[in-house]
Amino acid sequence: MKKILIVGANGQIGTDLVQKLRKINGEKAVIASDIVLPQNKDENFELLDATDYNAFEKLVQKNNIDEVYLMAAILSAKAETIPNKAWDINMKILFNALEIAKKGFYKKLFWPSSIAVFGPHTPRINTPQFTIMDPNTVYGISKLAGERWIEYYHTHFGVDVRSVRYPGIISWKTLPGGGTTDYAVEIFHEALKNGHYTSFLSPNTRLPMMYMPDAIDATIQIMNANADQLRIKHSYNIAGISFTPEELANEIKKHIPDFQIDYQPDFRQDIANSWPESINDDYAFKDWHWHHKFELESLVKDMLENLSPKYQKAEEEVGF
Ligand code: AKB
Repeated sequence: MKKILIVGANGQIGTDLVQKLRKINGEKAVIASDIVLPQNKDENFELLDATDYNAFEKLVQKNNIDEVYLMAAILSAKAETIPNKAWDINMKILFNALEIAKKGFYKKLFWPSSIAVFGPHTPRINTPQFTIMDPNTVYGISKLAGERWIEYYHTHFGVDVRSVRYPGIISWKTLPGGGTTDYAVEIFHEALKNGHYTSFLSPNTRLPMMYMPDAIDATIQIMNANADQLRIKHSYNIAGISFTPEELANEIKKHIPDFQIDYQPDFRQDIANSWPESINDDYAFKDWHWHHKFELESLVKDMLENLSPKYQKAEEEVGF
């Protein structure tokens, strides 16, 4: 039985990833770990501060881990408030995972990169895989540095690392925390709870986004691809959909006609302005047949269907 360790299992992507990988591989095959305990009891959970090299290595050895998914990170907006600490944490966790793999204690690593690796001089529309990259956020700098390091560890030490550049991820099971694209999740909760949302990004800010089932599929697909299919040894561009806060609000209004949105852009606007509007993912399509399934309409419908039971009062007013 293949043994898998998810680091950052309580986070937005970690939560969905643990469930999907357990469905595929069995409950006991997937060890969830995080720096804090999960809300629900989990017999296959281990507390782990992944910045602690010895604790990380011990956990990998104790559980005979074959694959690690490193889903812990300080995201873009939060990182701007604690730049040095965010850099230290994001890089330390990655280096620990790479060093443990280099020693041969496990076989394969998934490490997520982000559209934050791009910057103000990157072509913003249909952003290519290879292009100008001048990120100006701590998070983006740490992700671009990370991409260079995973390629280095692959080339020099034979470490098998798989990686994609996630766009903003939208999901209903767990809230994201500290990202610039978080508005696209908050908006659903506020629409159902209060019928109103104040967006911290301006109405026309177009960003690349993806629904969680697509993000999970991309993650598992690249981990299962044959190594010789993967021409890119750093991170693959993956595209989903691109929309603005106004377009998302209009789609939500189709289900909640009274929903209102207003706009108070804050420091996160500058971060969003430095990122692409849409992504070209030809390499991922050619190499491992990546293609997203969810479009804006199906995403909004699914989000509201799954979230509305949580907000009983609003549920009566929502029509699908
Ligand atoms: C963030 O907004 O920081 C993340 C990302 C795009 O990597 N969601």
